[in-house]
Amino acid sequence: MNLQWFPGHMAKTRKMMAESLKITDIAAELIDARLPLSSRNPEIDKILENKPRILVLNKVDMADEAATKKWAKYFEGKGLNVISVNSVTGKGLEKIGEALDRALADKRAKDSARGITRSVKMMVCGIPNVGKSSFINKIAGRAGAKTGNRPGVTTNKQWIRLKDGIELLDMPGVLWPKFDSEDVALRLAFTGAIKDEIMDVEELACKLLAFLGEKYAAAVEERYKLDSVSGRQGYEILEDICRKRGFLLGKGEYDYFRGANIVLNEFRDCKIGKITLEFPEE
Ligand SMILES: Nc1nc2c(ncn2[C@@H]2O[C@H](COP(=O)(O)OP(=O)(O)OP(=O)(O)O)[C@@H](O)[C@H]2O)c(=O)[nH]1
Ligand SMILES: [Mg+2]
Repeated sequence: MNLQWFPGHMAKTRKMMAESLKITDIAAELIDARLPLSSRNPEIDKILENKPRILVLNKVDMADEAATKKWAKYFEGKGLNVISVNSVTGKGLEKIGEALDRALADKRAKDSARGITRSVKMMVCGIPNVGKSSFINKIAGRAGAKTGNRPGVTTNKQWIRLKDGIELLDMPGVLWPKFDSEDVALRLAFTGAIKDEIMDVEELACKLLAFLGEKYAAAVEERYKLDSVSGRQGYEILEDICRKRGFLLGKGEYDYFRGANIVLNEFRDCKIGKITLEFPEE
């Protein structure tokens, strides 16, 4: 797949991040619990340098619980300050105070030695659609930042002030110019981090079904009332789904496009199940 996922506005966001970092105390790096490595910007260490950081595993309600626990341990093992949250319900967000305390201990000690009290400025960053604006709104307790179930909703930076001297900076989502592998690109596309308009949705749905058939066969069989999907090709599973749902164009011809869109939407709405796309032991 030859994709144009790094348009000019992403390069602009990268610049905006670098500039905003100068005036922020801490960064919250949001990653998607379903694909923690693929949703992590490989350039992030270079971008954030030694800025204090909290790593937020978001959308935990959509991921395999056991896998999320392993991922949290994996990142903690790398010395990162991790919290696992659902930014829609706020579950897990109660841990943010402690995470801030851990990350800002040095800055606060320095400030208090100099007798200053300052507000804390936190930049929230991550790939498109990972839940940055939702995370900010949930912490703020109001819908100050616009959210939406597609990538590219936030188009500019926006500060949201909280009562207790904390300011949160919302940013547009950003990807990076070159993905490590096709698997990374596919996982990002499955979850809706890359605009569908630039994807071949039928190919995407077939690749997703092939993965699900291998790792989550029971969930697919249950959702689409199919007999056995394991070991089958993605397009065969898509055909079965079209047949079951009656997605036909004419005599014996399947409406693959409709089937593919349904599969992708149902996956993104978590209707197939809580699914993790990559595992730390791999
Ligand atoms: N189930 C679930 N959905 C979430 C969670 N966090 C965000 N969402 C949903 O994910 C979608 C994207 O959320 P946004 O907050 O707009 O994401 P964003 O990172 O700000 O996206 P851009 O501004 O486009 O980069 C919305 O439909 C949210 O409701 C979560 O923890 N769990
Ligand atoms: Mg946003």
